[in-house]
Amino acid sequence: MKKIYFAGSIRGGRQDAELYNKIITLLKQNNIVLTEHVGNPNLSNLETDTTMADAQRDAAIYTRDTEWLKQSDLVIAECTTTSHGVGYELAYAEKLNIPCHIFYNKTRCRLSAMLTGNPYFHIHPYTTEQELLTLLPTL
Ligand code: 6K6
Repeated sequence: MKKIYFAGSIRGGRQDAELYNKIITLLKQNNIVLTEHVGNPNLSNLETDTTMADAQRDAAIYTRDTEWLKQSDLVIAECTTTSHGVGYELAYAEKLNIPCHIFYNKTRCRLSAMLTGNPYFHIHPYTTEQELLTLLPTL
């Protein structure tokens, strides 16, 4: 089973959280998804942990996520909602030579030229959710 790092917006905005959840559920049928929390509509645990100072919590998130990235065989990013964190993760994965597939709804956003202009990334524009969910198992 492949280890997949799924990347999706958290502080960039949670309007697509339900879609992330569907993607993760589908990927989990045949793979290990290291970042299941990205699809969690309630953003519990670390993001709302009031026992930790912000800086300490964010350092813990960064350390854990970069460790997961180093272990992953494949990165799948849903980039319709713009996110600094997802952009950072994609650049980090590129430096580690991990294959990256980027999905975005072309009727809702225009992807950054820093992604579309980089031939390293496999970019998949889609128009309907069904189109995206059908493409996933082919990766
Ligand atoms: C707990 C449950 C949901 O979120 C949390 C705590 N916060 C984070 N936990 C794990 N990964 C995070 C968290 N915040 C950002 N990330 C990583 O950056 C994820 O892997 C996402 O792909 C990406 C989102 O970045 P922003 O800039 O949209 O937050």
